[in-house]
Amino acid sequence: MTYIVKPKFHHPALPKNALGYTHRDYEGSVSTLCAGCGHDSISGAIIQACFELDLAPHRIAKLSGIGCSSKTPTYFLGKSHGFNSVHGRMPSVLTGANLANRDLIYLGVSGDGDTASIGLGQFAHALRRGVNMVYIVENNGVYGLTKGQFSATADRGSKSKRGVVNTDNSIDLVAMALQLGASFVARSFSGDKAQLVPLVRAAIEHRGAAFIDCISPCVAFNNHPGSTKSFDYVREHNEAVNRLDFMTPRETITVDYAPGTVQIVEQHDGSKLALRKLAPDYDPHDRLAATAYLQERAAQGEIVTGLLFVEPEAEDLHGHLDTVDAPLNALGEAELCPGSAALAKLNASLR
Ligand SMILES: Cc1ncc(C[n+]2csc(CCOP(=O)(O)OP(=O)(O)O)c2C)c(N)n1
Ligand code: SF4
Ligand SMILES: [Mg+2]
Repeated sequence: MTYIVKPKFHHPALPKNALGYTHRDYEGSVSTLCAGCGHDSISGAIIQACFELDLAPHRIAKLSGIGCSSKTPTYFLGKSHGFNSVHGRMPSVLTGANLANRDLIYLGVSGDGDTASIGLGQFAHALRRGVNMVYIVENNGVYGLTKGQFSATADRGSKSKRGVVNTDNSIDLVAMALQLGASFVARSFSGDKAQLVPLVRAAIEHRGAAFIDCISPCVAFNNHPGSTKSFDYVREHNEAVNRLDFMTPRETITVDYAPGTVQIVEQHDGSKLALRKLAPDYDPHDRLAATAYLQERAAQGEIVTGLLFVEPEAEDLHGHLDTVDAPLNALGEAELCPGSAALAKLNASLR
């Protein structure tokens, strides 16, 4: 944790968004992570995305577990709601908060250790239930906070800083998210902000479980030759299937695209995703084909990034449960207590 709060003053000419907020209004405390840690770049991308979407900070709730990655919500969105939960327990806390107050935007931040080991069950159930959230894993292949043990996402055959070879098979969180029914699935790289910022924006505007696996090198314990999560390795093996431009319902498509090069996907709220295809045969609407493609490319040593799957009209957990439109935490006694006559009737029906 940091106690170093950034000074409040800023240059009067800083650009403002539609709400009159500057970039600074979306920042948090000064980061205490190692200089060069990929996680800080992801924080920067989240700040940029929220600024560009003109989100009021008090409408956002950021939740995390335990780890260097889970510390990062302290370093962004300092004026939003925050909950730093127990190791691996962020998804259930987020699910409960979302059920109680559907009006907030939920941002779950986790690590590969937090999600793929102790929190694997929680991760799976939040995705299969379709909780309306953005779930970001800052994936560095190690437990950074506890000094660099292999995590469950470390590739078999990759080496630790001391040269130990990982003999366990790895968990691919993207493959799991596809199988579990997440309705927005992406992979990105902390070193590619141009790709990551529009993905975060689109994920925030998506209704349903949006999952982003973001490779985020740990410069202290997993950035050496032999690692498959180092900056050099990811840059050399990164194969983006598409490039995304994201437009809110207010924005018109201003970019000129050559005919046939772009696929426009409209989401439930009228926001538009313009996908420039880099892999011509890749179809982000086909869950099965996406799964097969990712596994084929992984077998060739490629790290496939981009928007991998999207179901634009997905239904979320509130839709499945048919809850009322008003947030449950705003209902009063009159709505919540049906009265003794209704209770007597219910009891009679059970006799
Ligand atoms: C119940 C419990 N078990 C173990 C730990 C020790 N621990 C703290 S962080 C961590 C792993 C963090 O790894 P990851 O989620 O990948 O985050 P990173 O630090 O790499 O960003 C572990 C095992 C803990 N805090 N609580
Ligand atoms: S130990 Fe690794 S993950 Fe943790 S702050 Fe340092 S570089 Fe980042
Ligand atoms: Mg980690």
